[in-house]
Amino acid sequence: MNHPETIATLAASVSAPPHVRHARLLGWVREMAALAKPDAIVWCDGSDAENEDMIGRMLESGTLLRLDPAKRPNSFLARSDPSDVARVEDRTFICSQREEDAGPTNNWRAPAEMRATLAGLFDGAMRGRTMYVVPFSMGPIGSPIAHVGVELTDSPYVVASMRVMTRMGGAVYDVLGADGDFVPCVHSVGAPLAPGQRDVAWPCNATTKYIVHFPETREIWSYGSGYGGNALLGKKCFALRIASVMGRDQGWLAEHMLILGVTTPQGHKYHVAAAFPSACGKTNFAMLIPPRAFRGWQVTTIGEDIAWIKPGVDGRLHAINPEAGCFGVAPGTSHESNPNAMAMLHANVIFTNVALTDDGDVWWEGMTKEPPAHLIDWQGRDWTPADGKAGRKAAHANARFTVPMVQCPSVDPDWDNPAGVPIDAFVFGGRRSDTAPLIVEARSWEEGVYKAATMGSEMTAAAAGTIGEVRRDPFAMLPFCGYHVGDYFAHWLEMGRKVAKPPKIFAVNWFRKDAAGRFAWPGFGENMRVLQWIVGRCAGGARAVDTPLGPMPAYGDLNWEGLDFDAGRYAEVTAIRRDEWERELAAHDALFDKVGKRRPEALAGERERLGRGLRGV
Ligand code: SAT
Ligand code: MN
Repeated sequence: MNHPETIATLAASVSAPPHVRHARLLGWVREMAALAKPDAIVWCDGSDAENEDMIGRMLESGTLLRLDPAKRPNSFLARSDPSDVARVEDRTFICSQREEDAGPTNNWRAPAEMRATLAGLFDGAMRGRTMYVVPFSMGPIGSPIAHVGVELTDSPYVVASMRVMTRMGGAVYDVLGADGDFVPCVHSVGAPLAPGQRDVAWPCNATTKYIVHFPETREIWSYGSGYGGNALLGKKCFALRIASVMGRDQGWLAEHMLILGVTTPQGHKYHVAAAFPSACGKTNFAMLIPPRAFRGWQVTTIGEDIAWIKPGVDGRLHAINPEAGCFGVAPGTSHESNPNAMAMLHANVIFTNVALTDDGDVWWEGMTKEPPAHLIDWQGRDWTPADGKAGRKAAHANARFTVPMVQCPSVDPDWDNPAGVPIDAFVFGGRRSDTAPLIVEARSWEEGVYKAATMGSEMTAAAAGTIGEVRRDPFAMLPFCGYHVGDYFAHWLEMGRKVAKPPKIFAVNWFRKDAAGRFAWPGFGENMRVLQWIVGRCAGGARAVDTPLGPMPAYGDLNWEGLDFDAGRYAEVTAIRRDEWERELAAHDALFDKVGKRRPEALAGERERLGRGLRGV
């Protein structure tokens, strides 16, 4: 039971700021406060003063450390609990009314049962803490493509991060007016404080985590984790899982895709949306800097993780980036691999689980060739290069940076355009040491959907699981599709029929390895060679040879100026090997067995055709 004074304070603070006139919002906040029993409620306005207050609280509680203001102005380091470092896919649920509507790739629980579980977990979950009301817009505020959410959270880290990752603040209440639609998102770290109990630096619930979606009522409930994809509910939970359901119902697409612009020396501009699983280089590709030989070419960044794509009146698909910030993987990011990201990180960054240098700056594996002589690792322990040699990483493999999109030097002038950008090509790519060639084009929309549907990728540290194991990750949406994956395939097929000028579809693999186990393709900026061919195919000029998988560039069809990469090595990254493809087709069949009756017929036809084509290999 709450003390009478607490109840009185609560009742007073539930009364929202005067410009919040939305009865359903007010009622819901009141109801959630009665359940979670926070000590206080704060209605966030997104102001600088509020952010400073949030940061101040976190510096005091030890959640954040301030980095050296001369080296990294207004930047902070958070170290999470070691049990709370990645998305928890096995604790993520899609609670549709009927189990078959969640499909074979999602964890399902009956809504009534899950509601009872959540009611128990959230009862008193925010005791001793403040509940923040965080209004946010996914997409430019007021844009016809944008959608609004409100997150209730007991984590100041979430408030500060949502302010970077979304358009967060008081203007959203105005968009909502008295009865606008919003997605209610409830989040608790699941660590109530007893009177007088000292808080820890990273509160979370080490044993109980639930990331729950109710697709029909478009609600999100998250319990027990403070980590990015589990707790910043605008991101994967709303912008992918719930939005994919909205897209199915309303005729659009919510995808795990970066969006980039390519401008040719002649001034023609193309837009590419590309899907890769988590931690497979979306941020690097989105911020690619063309090699010196590509004078006059420019790559610009619209988004690096999520795309909302809607048919336009011009018969084309138009995409926006619903996010306002970048929640990127730190390890491997360097002046060589991604100079734009490094420049972007000069100030105003929240780093999570990177290492701290002795002079108050950050470091992670791959940032420099030689590590500093001494660091504090992501768990707050001393670290020297000897520890690194013994296999102990200074930064967690899924360490992240949270930074505003506008700080990216390659940010596209249209990144914030409420109308979005017209898409010329979709690119799909998994992380595969073998089997999948560097680049291949789909001969039709249906074949492109087949390629995306059957995509495989080796697992990374972005989710708890066995790193390196190949799993099917259709459209890089396996952990993010909020409904039956067979219906999702059908929706994609339908979208291609609906627009007069659907984009071309390509499949890439930057991660093929040679016999010695080294990456066979240089990747990063050199991916420009493939990107040039892709836009050349869209424009109509670039040549290709036919293969059983579809058109591919012959060695001479790519621009090799400035790169020493001979035809032999090219053969290695493009080879189609019979034994590998036999295994691959068996994996496709296993996927479709799992999808079951809701597999669209058109994909069965594509499977047939592919099998026939590969017989000649
Ligand atoms: O889900 S996160 O936003 O934490 C990162 C990812 O898996 O893409
Ligand atoms: Mn992602």
